[in-house]
Amino acid sequence: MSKVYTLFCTDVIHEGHLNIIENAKKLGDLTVGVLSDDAMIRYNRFPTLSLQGRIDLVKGIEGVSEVIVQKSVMYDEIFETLRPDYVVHGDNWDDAAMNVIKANILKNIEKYGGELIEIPYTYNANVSKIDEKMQEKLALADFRRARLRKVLAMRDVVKIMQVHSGLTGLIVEKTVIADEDNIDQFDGMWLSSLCDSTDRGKPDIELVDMTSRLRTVGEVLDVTTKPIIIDGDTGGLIEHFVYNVRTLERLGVSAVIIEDKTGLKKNSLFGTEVEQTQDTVENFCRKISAGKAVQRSDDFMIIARCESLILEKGIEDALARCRAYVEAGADGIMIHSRKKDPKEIFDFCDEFRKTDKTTPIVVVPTAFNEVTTEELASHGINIIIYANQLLRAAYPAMTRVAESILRNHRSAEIEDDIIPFKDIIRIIDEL
Ligand code: SPV
Ligand code: MG
Repeated sequence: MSKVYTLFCTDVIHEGHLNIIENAKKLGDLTVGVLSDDAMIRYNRFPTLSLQGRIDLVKGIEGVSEVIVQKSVMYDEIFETLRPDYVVHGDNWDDAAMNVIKANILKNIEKYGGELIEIPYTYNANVSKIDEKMQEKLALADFRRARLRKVLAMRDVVKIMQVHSGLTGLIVEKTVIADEDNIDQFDGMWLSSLCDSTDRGKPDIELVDMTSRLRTVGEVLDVTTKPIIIDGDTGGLIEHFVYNVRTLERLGVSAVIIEDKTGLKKNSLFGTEVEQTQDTVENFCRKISAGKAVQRSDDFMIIARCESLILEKGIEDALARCRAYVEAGADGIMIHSRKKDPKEIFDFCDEFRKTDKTTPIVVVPTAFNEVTTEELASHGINIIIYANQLLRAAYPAMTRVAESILRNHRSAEIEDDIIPFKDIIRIIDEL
């Protein structure tokens, strides 16, 4: 009997899937693959059902002989191990990621034999409605808040990108790269104090206070579903911090990172060029514990950011502080450095991991920008925040445009560098 294979990466079975099964089972013995969590979040939507839940969903369908887990969106392992005679797939090859997958299936067919059977994709109001329901669930506060912890459990390393507005939120939400053998996207968003302040023409000194920052949070929440980590600066007074924890948690923000500085906070990238005061371990621990004590869900994370390396106090000081912060209840630690050479970060992480294997470590590789995700992960780092690159990209681009128009008395010369006006009106979907 012929071996037939089809892959599902869905949380709901609708008539389109049943149509695929109906057609596939006619060709022979049908194995259905369920895409793993890790592969699903790289390529598609975040799963609202656990892997086991998705397996059970498919197992119940008549005509399915076997259900297996497909670990990657690419089919190489499936062809190597299963050698299907037929791969059945919907004909919805309508974006770059889908085209990369199709090319991968055809490459494997050329190597191992077999045939790709394309089934017309079911487009109707019912299917669209299910799609919208899923999207709605992803955007709800409870689901979104919990998503950072979920993604931490699913991926070796979580990649977070800076946002400072609804538009930058949409860029991080929707950007997917699809090269040969690699489909990927960001796991969440960083609401940077530097970028939120700079975008408003203000210095990064906690002048843009939490009430104003919440406006940006609201704009981003409104148009995205990915988890948000907010830069909480110093967290302010303990008496104020507890209220902000409650608010952030209720809105669906996943984590706040607060740094162990006090008084007039300046941006860390100034290092010791400006006066900055580190908080006492005792006071900062009190702040962490107070925040943990008021939060209502188990999902919200308070991450403690240590500035010892920024203030050139050495690794031993950083280690002692971070261990104390974890003891006080921090759900993660962030270790920051402004050195180009990542050695002090690596030394810190290697040492920290000797006694603490589980507390998530966060880094912001703005200065040590040549280090790859994989290399950071190999030192036990779990969350990487690309903290300011979208804003830094926008500034020179906008300045160039302003200069060009002044110089040329018209905008024609800069047109090729900017998005055509016929496209800008279409980048935002209407309801
Ligand atoms: C921010 O993005 O605001 C940060 C990271 O706090 S840094 O600018 O490197 O201090
Ligand atoms: Mg900041």
